[in-house]
Amino acid sequence: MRSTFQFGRFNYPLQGAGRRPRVMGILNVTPDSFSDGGNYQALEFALGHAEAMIEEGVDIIDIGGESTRPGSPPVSLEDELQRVMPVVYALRDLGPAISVDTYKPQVMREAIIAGVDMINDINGFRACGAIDAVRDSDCALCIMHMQSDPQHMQLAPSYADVVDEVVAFLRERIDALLEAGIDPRRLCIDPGFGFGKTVEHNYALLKATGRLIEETGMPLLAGLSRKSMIGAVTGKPVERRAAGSVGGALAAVAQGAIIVRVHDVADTVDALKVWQAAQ
Ligand code: 9MG
Repeated sequence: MRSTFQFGRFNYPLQGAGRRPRVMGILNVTPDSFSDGGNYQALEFALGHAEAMIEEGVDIIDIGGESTRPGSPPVSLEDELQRVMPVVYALRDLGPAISVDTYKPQVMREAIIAGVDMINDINGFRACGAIDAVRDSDCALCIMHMQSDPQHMQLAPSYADVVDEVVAFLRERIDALLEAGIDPRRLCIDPGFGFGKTVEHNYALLKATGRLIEETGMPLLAGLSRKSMIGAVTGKPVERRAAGSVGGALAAVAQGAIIVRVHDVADTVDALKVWQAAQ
């Protein structure tokens, strides 16, 4: 495993005393995440949520303008830019690193011009023009695995061997980015919990966290917060999955994950502080 993770304006140690797991807080700027009061109210709501996460000790804020829940329809480029970019500009200089969750090359370009520290692509930079959009910058790139697309991915997920197939996909995408001349220190991988996977597939991948890191040579981001894999084990509805999600985050970090993507920032920050103190 390499020694650092180049993260835009930041540089995260991956080895030695400086290594610690980072908390990425989820900031959805989608119509289902605020009461329908128009653009100004949406911006105010997002900024209030971001400020609360900063108080709670978040390291990275991941801003997304398109819902990626199973069955979600795509949004237009214009809508996504209108939702995301004002939030990026408002949060950029408040302290935490800024990530933008998008698979659209034009959103990637605008976000990079605005100075974001990470592009988080659930599509693994497969869209035509995505690699070109991110090549000449220093932002981190999260390569996530997804089978199918958000509208269809949970209809019939199927693998001969989920871990082998996810590793093969991630390696292929890493190679595509490296062949384009991108510095490997900018890359991380993500198994994409819930993206075209059954509960069994998700836990097979969670248990294989160490293998995914070893076989790709990349740091790993885990996003399992409040997902159905937490509900399946706890029996809890989505609004009562915080404790289960913290348990999942700790399981990922204990096996080597360097970033956890979460809704419940305060609880996760505390849990990781205790976990870190015990190392
Ligand atoms: C946007 N998004 C929703 N879930 C995610 C996950 O698990 N990982 C990443 N990287 N992004 C996600």
